[in-house]
Amino acid sequence: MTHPVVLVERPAEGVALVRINRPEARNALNMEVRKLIAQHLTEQADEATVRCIVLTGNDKAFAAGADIKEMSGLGSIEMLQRGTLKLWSTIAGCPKPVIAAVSGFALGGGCELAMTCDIIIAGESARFGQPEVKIGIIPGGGGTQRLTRAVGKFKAMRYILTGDLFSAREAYEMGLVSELVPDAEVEKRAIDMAKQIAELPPLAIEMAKEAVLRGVDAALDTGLALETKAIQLLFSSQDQKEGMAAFIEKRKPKFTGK
Ligand code: DAK
Repeated sequence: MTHPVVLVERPAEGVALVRINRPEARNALNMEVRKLIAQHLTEQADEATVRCIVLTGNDKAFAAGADIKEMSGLGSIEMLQRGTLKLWSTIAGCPKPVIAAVSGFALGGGCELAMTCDIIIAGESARFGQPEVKIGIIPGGGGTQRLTRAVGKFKAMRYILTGDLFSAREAYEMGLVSELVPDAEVEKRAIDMAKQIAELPPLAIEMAKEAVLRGVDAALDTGLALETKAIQLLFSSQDQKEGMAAFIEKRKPKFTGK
């Protein structure tokens, strides 16, 4: 009997949790898993009641990278035709916030997957790395670019060129991990943070995410212009009126997403 390799849960109001579920292969990302992650994230993002998404694995692995057994015999054209970058772009382009809850290994494509998320919460014994050079390839799902942007050239080179793994604490100190927590608390902390975000006005959250992501690769002026347009637009939202009125009236705001 086959088991679903990606699961979707609703651990709290406004929160969807997408779980990679191939424990016997350390959650290695075969094509089925990749497609299902992209499909579930897209579906959850389209769901009006979902305001924030948690992406996670299990205790032993967030994901140990692309499935080496699946791709070992493939040639260039077959790799090209797999279209994996498009799937990862779907995840990176998710309009709603995605929190990676990382326990165990986040290696190769697994580290790259975590880096497509907006926030990374890691357990103290989690291990990160881009070990692709050890098997004759290089990071191919954005690792050379996203790791470098996250931690800077010299740390990125140090790990990409040796393939060495690094601890969650080192990842935290380098700025790759947003929050470091005891292993037992990873999922709970990610869900709690997702709940906190889910209670905030969704239009403001979506525009804040967009401004950060678009601005990060743009010139400062362009990023600032984008931010200004976004905040001006938010002054047409009911949630802006409600949020400010609630502050003045000393009550809890009721956000509707309009
Ligand atoms: N692929 C396939 N199977 C894997 C796997 C992987 N990445 N990682 C682990 N497994 C399987 C093992 O083969 C083993 O299977 P059985 O022998 O039981 O059948 C099972 O999971 C348990 O693994 P271990 O016995 O090794 O478990 P340990 O706890 O001792 O070690 C480990 C865990 C994660 C440290 C170790 O398994 C490991 O080093 N795994 C490989 C890590 C790795 O090299 N990751 C990078 C993969 S390359 C592209 C875009 C992206 C990519 C490629 C192309 N394009 C756009 C074209 C991405 C490439 C990669 O990610």
